[in-house]
Amino acid sequence: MSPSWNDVRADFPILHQQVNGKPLVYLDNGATAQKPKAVIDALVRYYERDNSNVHRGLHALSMRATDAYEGARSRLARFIHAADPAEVIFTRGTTESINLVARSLGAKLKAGDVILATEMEHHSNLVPWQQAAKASGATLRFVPVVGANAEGGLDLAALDQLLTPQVKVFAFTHISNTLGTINPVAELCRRARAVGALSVVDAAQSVGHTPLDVQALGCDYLAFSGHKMCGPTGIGVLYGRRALLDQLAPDETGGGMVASVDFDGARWKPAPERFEAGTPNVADAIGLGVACDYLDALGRDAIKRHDHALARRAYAELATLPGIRLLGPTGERGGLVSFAFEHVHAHDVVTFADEDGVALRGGHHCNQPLMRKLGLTSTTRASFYLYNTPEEIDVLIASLRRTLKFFQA
Ligand code: 7TS
Repeated sequence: MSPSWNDVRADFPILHQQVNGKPLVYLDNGATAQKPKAVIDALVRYYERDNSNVHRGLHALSMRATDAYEGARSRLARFIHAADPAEVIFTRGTTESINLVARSLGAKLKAGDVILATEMEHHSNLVPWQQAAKASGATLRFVPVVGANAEGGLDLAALDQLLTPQVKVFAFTHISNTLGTINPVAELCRRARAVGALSVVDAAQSVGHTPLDVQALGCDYLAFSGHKMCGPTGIGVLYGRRALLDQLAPDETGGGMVASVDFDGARWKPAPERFEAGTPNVADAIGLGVACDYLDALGRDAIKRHDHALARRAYAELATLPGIRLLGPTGERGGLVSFAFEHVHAHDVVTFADEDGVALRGGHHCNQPLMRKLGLTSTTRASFYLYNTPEEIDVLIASLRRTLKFFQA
């Protein structure tokens, strides 16, 4: 049974507005998703009733806040099927999660070691590894994407040569934010493990859109952001296998993460506290737990089918437009489509769409090296989520036709 997607729209107050005199059509979900009332209410409730610092207080409010914060951790662990809530570290989001793991793992790397990434990584899963390579003397290599429009995805044949015993870390995205490619995460993790490399998965575009089980995937680390899965901004997760986290040095130090301190040194608590120095983002962690409830009540299988059906429909309709170049796989893809017109700049496309109430994204999508490889400076991207409808794709296509006509392209 699929949920009633029109009832879903009623849960999102922001969707019921006009932009430039037109009903809002929000197709920028790859950048950030909208928030259901349940999540917004949870934030207000927390600040109105329970707000207090966690872990340090023995009074009622502090205990309530601590229970709710740790409850959110357990909820997140269930959401990704982690074996233990201690494997869930709260961070600001994907970027902070990857920086944490890149700096902490990077400290263990040396010249001769290899960090393997892919050509389709978001800058957040690229630049931290460049920095780790520079700091340690390790070499950074990339699994190529294949096909003129990267429609072939990762070159898995090249992986055989690239995944040598020198590779200590293999960092890759689950779903590409520019191409929509869905990478075979379980296979990539298995192949990394076979050469003794640790896998780091960027799940920013996947975790709120598809069922995800870290144990079934067999990943060592996995990063995601709350705001792309109907949760608040400023909160995200780094998942790490317990045995690995307890051997990893903390990245930030200070209060809350130390077991004991002398004037000349300190001893760390185990994970997750070891990686959460200072007062954490309590309210937003609680809000993210509520976002998990919201998504699971609908069912991530159903959300995935819905998103993917919209992306397939959009891809087919976009393909009928003149002078369009569609990026990424022609078959199964995540819930987004990225495209470029021969004669109209992406920023013009986005500006014209905005006049029609349609929110799109145009630019390099933090994938500059990939764009260069594809001979592009920018694309336009429509990215879908649970509250989008087929009718909104019709509005998008009509808007694009108007733009093409204006530019006589
Ligand atoms: N990784 C991927 C695959 C992403 O799509 C993004 C954000 C990030 C990492 C970074 O997430 P953050 O929450 O830490 O910023 N992607 C996009 C996008 O496609 N448009 O705006 C942000």
